[in-house]
Amino acid sequence: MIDNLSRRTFLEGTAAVAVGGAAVASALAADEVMAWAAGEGDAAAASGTVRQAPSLCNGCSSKCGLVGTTVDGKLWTVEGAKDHPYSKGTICGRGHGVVQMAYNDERLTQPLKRAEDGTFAPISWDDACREIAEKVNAIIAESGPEALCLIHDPRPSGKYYGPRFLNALGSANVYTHGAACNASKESGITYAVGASNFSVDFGKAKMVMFIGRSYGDAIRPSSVQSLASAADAAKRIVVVDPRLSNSAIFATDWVPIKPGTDIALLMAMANVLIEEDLYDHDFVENYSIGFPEFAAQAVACTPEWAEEICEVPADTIRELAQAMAKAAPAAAVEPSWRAAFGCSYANSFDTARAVCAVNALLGSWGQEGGALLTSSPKAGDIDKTRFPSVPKPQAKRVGDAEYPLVLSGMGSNLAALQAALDGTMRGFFFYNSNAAQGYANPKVWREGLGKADLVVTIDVQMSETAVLSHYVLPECTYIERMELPEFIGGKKHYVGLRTPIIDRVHPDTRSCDEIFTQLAQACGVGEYFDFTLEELAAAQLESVGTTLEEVRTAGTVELADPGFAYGVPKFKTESGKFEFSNAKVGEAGLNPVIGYVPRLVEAQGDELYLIAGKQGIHSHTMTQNIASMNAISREYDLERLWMAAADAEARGIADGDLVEMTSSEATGQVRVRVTERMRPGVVFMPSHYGGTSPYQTRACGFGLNTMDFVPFRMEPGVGSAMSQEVAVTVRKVEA
Ligand SMILES: Nc1nc2c(c(=O)[nH]1)N[C@H]1C(S)=C(S)[C@@H](COP(=O)(O)OP(=O)(O)OC[C@H]3O[C@@H](n4cnc5c(=O)[nH]c(N)nc54)[C@H](O)[C@@H]3O)O[C@H]1N2
Ligand SMILES: Nc1nc2c(c(=O)[nH]1)N[C@H]1C(S)=C(S)[C@@H](COP(=O)(O)OP(=O)(O)OC[C@H]3O[C@@H](n4cnc5c(=O)[nH]c(N)nc54)[C@H](O)[C@@H]3O)O[C@H]1N2
Ligand code: SF4
Ligand SMILES: [Mo]
Repeated sequence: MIDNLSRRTFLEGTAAVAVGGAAVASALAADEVMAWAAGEGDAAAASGTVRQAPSLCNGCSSKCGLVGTTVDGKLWTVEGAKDHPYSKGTICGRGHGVVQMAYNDERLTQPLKRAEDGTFAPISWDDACREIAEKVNAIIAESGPEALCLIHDPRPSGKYYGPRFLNALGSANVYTHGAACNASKESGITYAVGASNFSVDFGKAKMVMFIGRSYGDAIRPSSVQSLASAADAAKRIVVVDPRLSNSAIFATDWVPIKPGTDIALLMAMANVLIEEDLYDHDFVENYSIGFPEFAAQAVACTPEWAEEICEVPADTIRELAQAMAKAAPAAAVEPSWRAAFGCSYANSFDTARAVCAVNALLGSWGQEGGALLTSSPKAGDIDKTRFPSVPKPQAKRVGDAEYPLVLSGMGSNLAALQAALDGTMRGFFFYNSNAAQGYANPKVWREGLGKADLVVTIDVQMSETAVLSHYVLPECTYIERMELPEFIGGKKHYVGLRTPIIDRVHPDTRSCDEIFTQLAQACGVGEYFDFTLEELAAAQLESVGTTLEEVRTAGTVELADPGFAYGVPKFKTESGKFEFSNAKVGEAGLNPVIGYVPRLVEAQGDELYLIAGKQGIHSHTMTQNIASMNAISREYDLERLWMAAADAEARGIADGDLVEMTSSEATGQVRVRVTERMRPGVVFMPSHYGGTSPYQTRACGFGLNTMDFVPFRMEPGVGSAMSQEVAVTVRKVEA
């Protein structure tokens, strides 16, 4: 099976032909595929009825716009939508690969119930929903609705239906994947500038510094395009990363930093900007608060001090700060995303604030070529009689008291796990989430979910989380369903829509709206779901000045111009200014002033720091079992652990050797990729491997999952996973 689906098949797929693995291969003669891939054919040349429909990719949270073409109802191609702001006519390799999920031979096709012995048997939708409702109502009667929670990585419909369902049951316990992704970063940025993220004005920037964030690996097509054009314009692009990532081809400088110490580099840059009087006095005096306290802390953070911590030479730090000041205000530190300070270390929240502080000293906020705060559209008021509001749950979300700084839209899902371990969280719903494989150490999830009375997973595949569930409800894939509109912000505003590209391959699968509506009806709260998806979508779109018909045809529609203009933005902080200091951060027990916080774990003896990251063709854990993508990983040995040549030599390890990696939590074997592209003292694990679901035969047992090696702990203030606070030993396995 695997061998038949070669890399060539996949690459043909990425060139033009989307596909569907074995199930659709029979529908397309091989020579037709080749002709199409080579650009010799077009859809009309294929015999059969050709149809096109707009949709949004589900390969990652970017949800790029795409257009799907079918021939006789079978998927033929997917291409990026030209007018979508993220795809701009292109989708990435994952976009072509993930679409094959629809035809996957190991998809979920019907609802399943777990028996005492751990095996799964089919159950009807009606029976599953009735049994789930009985358990939900028993939990509510015994422990209150606050013993129920939903953990999701929300998709357009999921954002609406999931929280509405939980709130209707009376629970506020809705969590995203954020604690394993970008919760620290977005929360930190919020406490400095009053918005959860910002962008860099690449087109006009003279110098940009990346902390970790790799556009060349963790891809979004529009970001790669903007970086490529910045590089063409011969700008200075600095990549701070313990690993020479694939973004390096666009970079002028690689700064191989010790993991988890970026905050020392940033504080030392602030020190240079202040001590050498290179900072923007007008911005600091008129648009910020807390500068004197910040400067008092930065005074000790000299480049020589930082060199001891982050192991970047003091002269390099000084030169970077001076060059940024020279390019300012058309210079900025980029906001990054996951690995460097999204959720990885004890200091991630503060690292995000330090990034904002450097941009403040550069006077970069809102300026041409600088750090921009833009706005996002959302649906306006809709008819409350047709779409009634759900009463606000009485109890606050579990975890918000312990982790008060986390963004309200995210919460700490790990606090819910902790409550399960403590026996107080009794019912879990997972939607589009493989939490048990990726949000914290899987053995802790197994223990926590093992104590719960009810675990329900809504997925398209038998994920590791599904395996731990009492009920598994199969959703149809994103190319088989319509969803609510997806609103997209930036300098301009847009709305996109997922419409069905193909009919449902498996008739017993359902869409998100159908599943939550049936669950709500079964649980006795159906009155909040008494409308169709189309009615709601139409109402939302009319509230922003367009119509369902228009968006259904076009896929992406530009909304009213938000009137973006350069200039210092109105910061939506409590003070209305940039905040070098914030009282709420102090009340949460952290340093109110932006300043240095050390990483938690220091490598001892011959230990190495373990970091992780994305590969261009994979998305988290969800693509590991897709036949063609798994075949590429196997053909190119992509699951290997990256190790610096010097570290390998010291341990007698050669490229391709099998090694054993051990942390306080786990031991596992994997082969090594010996490279000069790693900083010594650090190993890098691609984050898409180590599957354990026996129902996903291609992914199961292939490579290692980093999260197995990471202790279960939460970052103070925000409750993130601290997924890189870990050191490991690595030794050669003798043949
Ligand atoms: N191909 C692909 N692209 C994706 C995704 C995917 O699954 N696959 N997922 C999307 C999502 S949800 C996210 S959150 C983003 C993530 O986007 P990124 O954060 O850019 O991606 P990562 O690969 O996690 O990390 C990027 C780089 O950070 C480096 N790094 C690790 N630790 C440190 C550190 O302590 N300091 C510094 N300076 N660098 C460090 C790694 O070596 C890696 O090269 O990607 C998005 N795009
Ligand atoms: N091991 C590991 N852990 C990680 C990461 C990683 O790369 N590796 N990345 C981290 C980051 S940055 C993030 S953002 C999070 C991401 O965390 P998740 O959003 O949980 O991402 P995945 O691990 O890919 O799991 C997504 C799940 O959704 C299912 N799914 C796919 N399509 C659909 C659909 O249409 N409907 C439904 N209902 N389900 C669907 C997939 O089968 C899969 O089980 O994980 C974090 N943790
Ligand atoms: S970046 Fe790639 S995987 Fe993510 S939504 Fe866009 S095309 Fe899909
Ligand atoms: Mo993420």
